[in-house]
Amino acid sequence: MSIVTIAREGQIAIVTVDNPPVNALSQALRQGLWDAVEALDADPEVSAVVLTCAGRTFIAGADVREFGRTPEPPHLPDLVARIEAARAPWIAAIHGSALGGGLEVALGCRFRVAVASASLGLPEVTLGIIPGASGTVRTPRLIGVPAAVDLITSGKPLRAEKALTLGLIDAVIAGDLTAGAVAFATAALANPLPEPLSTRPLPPEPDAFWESQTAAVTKAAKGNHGPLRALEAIRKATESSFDEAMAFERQTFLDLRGSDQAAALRAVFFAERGATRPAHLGEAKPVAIARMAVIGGGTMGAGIAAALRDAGLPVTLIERDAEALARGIANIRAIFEGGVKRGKLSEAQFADRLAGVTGSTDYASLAKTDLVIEAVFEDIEVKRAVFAQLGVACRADAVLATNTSYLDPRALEAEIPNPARFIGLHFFSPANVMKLLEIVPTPATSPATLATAFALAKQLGKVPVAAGICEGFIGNRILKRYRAAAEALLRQGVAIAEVDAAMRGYGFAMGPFEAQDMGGLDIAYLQREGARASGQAVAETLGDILVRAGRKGQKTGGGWYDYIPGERKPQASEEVARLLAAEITAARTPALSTPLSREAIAETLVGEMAAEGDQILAEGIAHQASDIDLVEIHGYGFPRWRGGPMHARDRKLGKV
Ligand code: T1G
Ligand code: NAD
Repeated sequence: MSIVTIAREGQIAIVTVDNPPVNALSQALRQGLWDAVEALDADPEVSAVVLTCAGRTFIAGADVREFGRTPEPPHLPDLVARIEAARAPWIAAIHGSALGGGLEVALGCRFRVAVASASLGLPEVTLGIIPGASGTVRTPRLIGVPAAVDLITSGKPLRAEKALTLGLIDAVIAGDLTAGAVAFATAALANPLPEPLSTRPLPPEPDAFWESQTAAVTKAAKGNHGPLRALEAIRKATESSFDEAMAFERQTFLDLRGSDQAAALRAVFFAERGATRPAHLGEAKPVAIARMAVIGGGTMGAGIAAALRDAGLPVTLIERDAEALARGIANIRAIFEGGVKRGKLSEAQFADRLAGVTGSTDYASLAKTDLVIEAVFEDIEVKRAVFAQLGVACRADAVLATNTSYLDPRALEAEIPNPARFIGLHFFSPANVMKLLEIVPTPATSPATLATAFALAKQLGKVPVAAGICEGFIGNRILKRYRAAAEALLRQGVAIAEVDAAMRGYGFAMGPFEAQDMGGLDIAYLQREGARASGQAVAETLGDILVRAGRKGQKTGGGWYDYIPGERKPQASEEVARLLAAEITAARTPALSTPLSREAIAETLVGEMAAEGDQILAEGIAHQASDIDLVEIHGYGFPRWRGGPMHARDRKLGKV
């Protein structure tokens, strides 16, 4: 069957695109639409054309899989121009998402209508490129320069109502979309048609406008080049002819398409899409989850409960006594209060979030629960006792999960009947914000339990990555190597602040030492001490020296840096220099003869992460390199536009 079909309703033609899964603009679709314009132009009976899409969405954009290849005609900018120049006006009828090239096709239409649930956007900058088919040139002509700058440089889609307010669409359709669009077209034909966008004027903006926008966009982009290049293209559109601006946009688009950033962001795009339903899940079906419980309402438990409520799941919180329960509920409430303060939650949503949380100190209240997530103290005996109680209180088929960071989950499943329903679900702090979820099956975990964990991740909007059992799973194991490598640089004479500046320059929000000061040095220290106490040989770290001197990070007034009370800005610390002097001068590794550049520091540390990643892959702890990249990007602040440590290293080596 053809992917573009034409039907008639009186004088109105209805063009339907059917190119699953998301109606992406493959060469075949571009050609099909081109042929449809030609055919309808040749039919004098047709007075308007409604463009609709079958399936879950309007055209979701260019076909990202074609990006690595030489573009084949008809090119998208030409198609958009051809639609705009059609004899009878086209009306885009939008449901689902009109993104990138999909929105650009709609901009070639004389009108745009959408259902209320539709979203519209130009997400190209999130793929390291800019709109390549007139997005930067037609959009400002339709909605004005400031709104176009926001839409294009943020890459964030808008909902239909907002799009209507801005003038990006002409109507929101209630009821059947095609029928509504046909009625709209019929009414529109009674009036003079609006000018096509390419012929509308676009007055220039003052220099001061572009200066302030450049500053704001640079700050928000955090090293991603796309937004700034898009801003240049929009400016060009205001200062030159339509055709010149189109040529400039196209050139910028083609330049960026082959860039390292675009390759990285594309790789992450496909890694994320592949993550929710990986091949290793096989055919196993998830079990239905309606009632959830969280054990422990501390930092993690409260965050996990909030994440579950955000996804609409009812939660029972279990704590060890009434006082701890009250604290746990207060922790959850504080998270939602933060949401209200930042304007993310309405009062009604706030009330609904809290109403879905039930607190208890009695495990008997879990008799009907489908899935339980344990987040109590990181202490094997405390956790064992919790699972022994869960084993008695819960149904034999309820899924039981642990959020442990470092403990071996196999030690916990031994406490419950039917360990096939047991699994590790490792959330990251703050659990209602961070997108990563490490899913840690044991050899006993059933395929259905694993599938359930992935389905839950999807429901929560998390990026799931399966991890095998080892100390720290994927993420914390790489973190340990990263920190050790950063300390090794100090021993070679590199300054603490220099390492942090290098990693910030690479694109992290914080360097490794600032990050430790913020999170506290004591957690990793206690974990090392625990391992030492159990007879393992754990090398002494520089961090150990600081913790023993009482420097546990910002919360104790200092860690790797000093802090002025009430401020978060790190200050170089004389005490730290003194404490570490012996270690650094008696360096086990030879000091550097020439200072390392910041680029070299970052490359060294990223190389160490990738080397640990190689080891993790070799041991079968991760299924694929892209999973490791997702862990670093979504759990540890690795800059997305670098693609993760594995991609960045492989790109440098010319392998990807
Ligand atoms: N190209 C190719 N495949 C795509 C695709 C695309 N644009 N978008 C999605 N897919 C595949 C995806 O890999 C998955 O495949 C399946 O479709 C379902 O996706 C010239 C330069 C539309 C909101 O960035 O945001 O236009 O895994 O699981 O949750 O200016 O897909 O099933 O094999 O995400 O219902 C701009 C990206 C391109 C849109 C649907 N467009 N897509 O979400 O499904 S640049 C985008 C999405 C551009 C022009 C330029 C979402 C969605 P598989 P899914 P979903
Ligand atoms: P926390 O100390 O903030 O909270 C633990 C909570 O568990 C407390 O509220 C405590 O009252 C409760 N608790 C203790 N024993 C209990 C019992 N028998 N029954 C019910 N509740 C009990 O600790 P946290 O930081 O939230 O960590 C919890 C777990 O999450 C640990 O296993 C930790 O390793 C893991 N984790 C922590 C982080 C993090 O960044 N903090 C990240 C990922 C995973």
